[in-house]
Amino acid sequence: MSDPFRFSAGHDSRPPAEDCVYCESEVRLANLNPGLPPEMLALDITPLGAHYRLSHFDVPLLDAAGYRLSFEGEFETPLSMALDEIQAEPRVTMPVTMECAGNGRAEMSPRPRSMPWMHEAVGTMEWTGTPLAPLIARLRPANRVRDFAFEGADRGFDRGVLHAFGRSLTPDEVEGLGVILAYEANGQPLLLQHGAPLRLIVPGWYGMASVKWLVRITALTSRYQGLQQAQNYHFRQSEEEPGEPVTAIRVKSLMVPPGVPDWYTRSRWMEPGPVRIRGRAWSGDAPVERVEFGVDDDWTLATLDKAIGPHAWRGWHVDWEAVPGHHILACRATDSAGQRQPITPVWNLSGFANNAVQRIEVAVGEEENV
Ligand SMILES: Nc1nc2c(c(=O)[nH]1)N[C@H]1C(S)=C(S)[C@@H](COP(=O)(O)O)O[C@H]1N2
Ligand SMILES: [Mo]
Repeated sequence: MSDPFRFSAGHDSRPPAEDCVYCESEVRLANLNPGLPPEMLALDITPLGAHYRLSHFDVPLLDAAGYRLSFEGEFETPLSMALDEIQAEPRVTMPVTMECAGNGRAEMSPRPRSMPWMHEAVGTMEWTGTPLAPLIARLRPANRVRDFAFEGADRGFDRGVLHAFGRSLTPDEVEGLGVILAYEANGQPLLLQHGAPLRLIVPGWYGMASVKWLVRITALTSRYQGLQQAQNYHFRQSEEEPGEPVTAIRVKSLMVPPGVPDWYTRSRWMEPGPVRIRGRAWSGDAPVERVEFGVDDDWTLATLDKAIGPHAWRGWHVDWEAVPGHHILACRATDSAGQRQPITPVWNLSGFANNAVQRIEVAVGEEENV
């Protein structure tokens, strides 16, 4: 069998490594933070261990037995809670799609120095925990509280600053977004790398808001100034701009890569004939309303599968008659707020929130003819 990818690559399927220069720090980050295997996009719920991970620093090995979450600052009665006390609070379970704000940034050229995600930093697990808003209300924060800071047990440097990973939400955001303190994913205690024993889940927002290894909630009378809140995670076109904070997940869709891959290049090959193409679509702002599937820029409407929850992605499928040749497959989602994926990326300095349509090149051919 000859090489089906020779047309597209212009040479064999093991191009010289010198053609793709990555620096050592990016390879380290990529090894530290694995992505969702794209074939798992076929599943509504991402299995434990297959969900992507993004940790800035080292995983703190917190012991559930000795764990405490402290409430500090402008609460009427500051206190701390043990894990079993939090677990005794009202319990909710919901599927939530989480996506890293940096997902898709590796398409940027030249690429920013950060985690080089292609499109695999997304997943949906069923998170179990307790709603945060009623718990906070019971602790009676002062009327003048403007922000709640959420800090993890992990620490490290960024931009020369030593800090705990921390983010904040206003009282309205805590209430309106349906934030939970989560201690289980897919019916199991949180895995260490996903924030055990307790993390924040902020439905609808990019992943940075969902603080892992949560150990402290501080009620503040002014906005939290932590680096990850005030400096990082902003849309900027230049370093000097204050920028706009990254918040809700933009409408996006991905497909399960059809056919089989080439080991080294990940190029795809499939046989001609009828094939069901499947994928997922999501938006943090509004329900997904429509997904289009494109073959060589010829678009048709995909069928949406049953919705699994207001904060989770939605499956879609389309039947395609694959004809021999090289094709570019694409998918494009629109949400009920009228937001639609752009055809080409709209870049900001850090490559955040790239929701441009995904394209997958596939070689279709009879095995004997390719
Ligand atoms: N404490 C802490 N929380 C964190 C992070 C972190 O590095 N430390 N990374 C954030 C980012 S950027 C993302 S995308 C999500 C990823 O969650 P996961 O690793 O469980 O998929 O966690 C967020 N919460
Ligand atoms: Mo992220």
